Amino acid sequence: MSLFDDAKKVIPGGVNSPVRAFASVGGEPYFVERGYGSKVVDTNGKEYIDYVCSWGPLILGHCDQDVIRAVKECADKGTSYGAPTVRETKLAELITEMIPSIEMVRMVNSGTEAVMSAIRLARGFTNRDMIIKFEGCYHGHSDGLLVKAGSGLLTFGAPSSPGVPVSIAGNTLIAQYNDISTVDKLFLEYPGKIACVIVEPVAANMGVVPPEDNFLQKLKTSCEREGALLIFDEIITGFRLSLSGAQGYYGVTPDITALGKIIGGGLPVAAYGGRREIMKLVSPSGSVYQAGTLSGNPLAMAAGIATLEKLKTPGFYKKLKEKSDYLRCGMDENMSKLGLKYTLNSIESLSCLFFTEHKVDSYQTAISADTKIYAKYFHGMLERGIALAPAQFEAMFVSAAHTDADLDTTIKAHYETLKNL
Ligand code: KE4
Repeated sequence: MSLFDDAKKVIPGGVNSPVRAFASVGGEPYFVERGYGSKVVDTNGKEYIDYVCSWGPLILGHCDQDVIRAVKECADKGTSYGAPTVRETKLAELITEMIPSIEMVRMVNSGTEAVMSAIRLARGFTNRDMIIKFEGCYHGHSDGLLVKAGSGLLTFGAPSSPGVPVSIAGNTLIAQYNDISTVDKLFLEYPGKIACVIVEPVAANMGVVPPEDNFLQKLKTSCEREGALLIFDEIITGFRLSLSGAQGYYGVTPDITALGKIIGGGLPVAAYGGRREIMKLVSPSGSVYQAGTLSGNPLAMAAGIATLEKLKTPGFYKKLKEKSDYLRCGMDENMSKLGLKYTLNSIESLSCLFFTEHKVDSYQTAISADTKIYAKYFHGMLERGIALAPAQFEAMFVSAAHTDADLDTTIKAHYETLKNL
């Protein structure tokens, strides 16, 4: 009996989140015993250079000592109080200082909850019901967003999920990422009915697809023209692309931002925020209801504060970009040496190797990638001690803890794996 067999007896699919089950790459998932720096160690003692990084939160790497110390200090005083604490104010102040479009912010416990609440707020603010999302973008598993979602749903080829009533999914309109005409067409079809457009400013759940041709600014212009709110789901890009996320990187300001992952430093924290005029509608200051027993949990706040404080270190993002560029160049060089033309999309410390020769700038081109070759690549790299996302339509994350030696080992493993595909 394997650990996975034991888990499957008592947990659906043996995992607490579907993509971890290796369904799209085959084989059994490794169980992690511990992590440190750029590494994870499985229960057999095998060590991997980790590019999953808990799906984004661990921009500092595993077991960052400042984060651990902060959590331990906090834990010595208790785990949760159900009453306000100064740490919640401190993390909120850090976020509002680092992302100017966010004047007020509400903490929640997962990205799903952040996006679900942001959409309710947009509907409450505009008094409209319909929303626009993009095919292949993933915003968590709340009912209205499990419509042509990305991430694990893409891999499973299940464009939406059973259990989502048509009456709810029917309020979700689908546009194509990087194609503003599909958005404007929907605004024409449903004038005055669309509360918001929600977008991953860099799509990272169909693999990594950056915005092109001023797409984000065009989205903002269309939303302003139509009286709809623009929501940036920065749960991956927030504090990943820059100290002020994708909105700072591209210079486009949304009305509401959803955050997660990095702001919790690996503990369950997410948040949604925006300008005061909108956020004051959130209960108890306003009538848009949202609540959470463990929202603003002190341990999670401590981890988030310690993480964001370190990101403010001068040169942090410059160094992270140097590491990521070094890795990308090494991988590109390998492919030209081997005469391979796979598409490597990369932006700052986010990347994705698509097993297609098409330029990948949309959902349709992303899904032209060959998931069977990806599965072989994934296992070839795993055997060589490199842990990647166990699915083609995810991102590869570089952390501050990845050393030059790690990157060289990865480039070598990448060459050997592609050569033997
Ligand atoms: P959570 O509810 O999983 O905390 O966040 C949902 C979410 C929202 N928005 C974006 C842009 C996201 O990427 C996510 C979650 N990301 C996936 C990986 N692509 C988490 C991994 C998983 O599902 O296990």
